[in-house]
Amino acid sequence: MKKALITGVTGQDGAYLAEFLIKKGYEVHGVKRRASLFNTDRIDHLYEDPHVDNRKLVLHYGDLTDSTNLIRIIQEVQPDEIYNLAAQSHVQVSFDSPEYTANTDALGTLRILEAIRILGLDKKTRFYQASTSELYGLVQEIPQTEKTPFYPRSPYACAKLYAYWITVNYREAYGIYGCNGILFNHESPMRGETFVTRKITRALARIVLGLQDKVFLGNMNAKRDWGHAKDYVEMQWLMLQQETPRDFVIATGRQFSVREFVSIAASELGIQLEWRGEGVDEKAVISAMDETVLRSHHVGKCRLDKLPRVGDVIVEVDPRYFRPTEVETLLGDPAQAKRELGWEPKISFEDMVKEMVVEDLSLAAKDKVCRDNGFKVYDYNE
Ligand code: NDP
Ligand code: GDR
Repeated sequence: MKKALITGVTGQDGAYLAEFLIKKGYEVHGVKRRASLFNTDRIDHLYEDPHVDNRKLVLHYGDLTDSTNLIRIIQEVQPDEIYNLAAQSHVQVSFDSPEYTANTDALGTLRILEAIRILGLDKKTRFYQASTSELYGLVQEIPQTEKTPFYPRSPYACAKLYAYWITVNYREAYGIYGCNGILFNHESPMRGETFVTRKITRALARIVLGLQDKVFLGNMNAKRDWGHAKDYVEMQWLMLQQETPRDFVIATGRQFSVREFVSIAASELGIQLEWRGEGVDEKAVISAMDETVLRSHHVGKCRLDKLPRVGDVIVEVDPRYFRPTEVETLLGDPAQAKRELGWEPKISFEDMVKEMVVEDLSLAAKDKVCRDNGFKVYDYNE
C-alpha cells in the first residue's frame, strides 16, 4: 500500500486530495496545525478513530515553519509521495503578513525538500509543489503556458516563486522527483469564505433569504480562469505517476470577470442584475426576479418571507478590497497537460457556480431556520 503525506490537509485541496487518494487505496497522512477550535471540518467525513487498526487517514500535528517537526513526521511516515499544499494562501492577506507568508510558503517548501534529502529519501519520495498562476502576475503573454515568464505581484506570489524554483533546483541538483503544478484558480463549495467566488455565492444565498442586505467587493474587472478543485487534485496525483518529473499548467482555458461571476451566480437564484456606475461607484441593482427559480432549490423548512425586491442594490464596491498591486487577468493554456497526461477538466464553470450556489443556499437556509426559531446564529456581517 502506498503512503502519501499531505501538508495543508485541512484546506480545500487537501480535503479533496485526501478523499481521492484514499479511494485509490493509499494510506494518507495529513499535517494539521494546532488551533484553539476544531479545524478539521473539511475532512471530518474521512476521520477515523485513532484506536482503529489500519486507518486510511492519520493526522499529525505540524507546521511548515517548524523544521524539526517536519523531519520527524517524514521520518515516521516514510511517504512514497508528499503533496505540499500548506500555505498562507490568501493574496491580500500576504500584503499584511508578508514575512509569515514567506516563512510558510517559501521556506516551508525548502524545509520539506531538505527533510527528504537529510533522511536519504531522495530516491523514494516524490514531491508535489502547489505552484500557482499568481506567478504570472503582470502577464507577459496570453494565454499563459509552462514557458511564459513570471512577474509576481504580491508577497504571496514572490514566496511561491521561491518555492517553484527551489523545487526545480532540488530536482536538478539532487535528482529528487519534484514537480510544480502551476494551478490556476480552482473553487468548490469547500472554498474558504474570503476568496471572491465563495464570498459571492455565500453572500447571494444569504441575501435571497433575507439574512443580509448586500455584499461589498473590490476589483470587479479582475478576470480569472476558474476551475473545480475536484478536477485539479486528480492532476496533482497524475503528475507524480509519470516516469520523469515535469511542471504543468493546470487550467480550463476559459476566463470570466468577477462581475460576470456575480451575474451568473445571481441568475442561479432567479435574480437578474443591472450594473450601474463605474469604479468605486459601481453597483449591482436587481432588475428582475423570478421567485420560482429560488423555490425550485431545496431549502428545507426555511421560510421564504424576506425576499429582496427589484431595485434593491445588492453589490457595492469597497476600495478596502483593492490590492496594492493587482493581477488583472489570468488565462491558462493546459495543452501540455492534455497532451502528456490525457487530462481534461470534467466540471464546467457553469456547473461549478451552480454547485457552490446550491450548497451555500442550503447552509444559509439552516441559519435562517435557526434564526426564525429563536436560536442565535453567529453572523460575520453583524
Ligand atoms: P487553503 O487556504 O484552503 O488551505 C491551506 C492549508 O494550509 C490549510 O490546511 C491550512 O491550515 C494550511 N496551512 C497554512 N499555513 C500553514 C502552516 N504554517 N503550517 C502548516 N499548514 C499550514 O488553500 P487551497 O486548498 O485552496 O490551496 C492549496 C495550495 O494550493 C496552497 O498552497 C495554495 O497556495 C495553492 N494554490 C491554490 C489555488 C486555488 O485556486 N485554490 C491555485 C493555485 C495554488 P488551516 O486549515 O489550519 O488554516
Ligand atoms: P486570487 O483569489 O487572489 O486569484 O488567489 P481571490 O478569490 O482572493 O481573488 C480573485 C480576484 O478577485 C478580486 N476581488 C476580490 N477578491 C477577494 N478575495 N475579495 C473581494 O471582495 C474581491 N473583490 C474582487 C481580487 O482582487 C482578485 O483579482 C487565489 C488563491 O487561491 C491563491 O492561493 C492562488 O494561488 C490563486 O488563486 C491562483
